Amino acid sequence: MEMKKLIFLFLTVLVVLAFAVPAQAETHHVSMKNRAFVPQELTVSAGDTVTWTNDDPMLHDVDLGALGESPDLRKGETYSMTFDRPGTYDYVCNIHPGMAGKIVVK
Ligand SMILES: [Cu+2]
Repeated sequence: MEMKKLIFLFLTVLVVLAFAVPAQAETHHVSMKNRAFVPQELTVSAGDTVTWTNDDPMLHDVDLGALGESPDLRKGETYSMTFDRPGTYDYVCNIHPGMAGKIVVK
């Protein structure tokens, strides 16, 4: 009987722990292709990271205003940012007028 109680307690603790562990932060990818951010709008969870990759032969950058700005990225180069606070973050490429994107953090 005592052993059964012990096992039950152990299983209960396991279940509680499984729900207590927060969801893993994810990394999302945005491509810079044909002078556009793809996808142009992306929804992520607070704590997630977004990695931009320049898939164009020309230079691009990622300017998130107050949050930060990447250096000029050559083809194949990447820039990453982690979004900790919920909100809507518009960003642009300073090199190409009209090249803009949006990250929505939930
Ligand atoms: Cu650009």
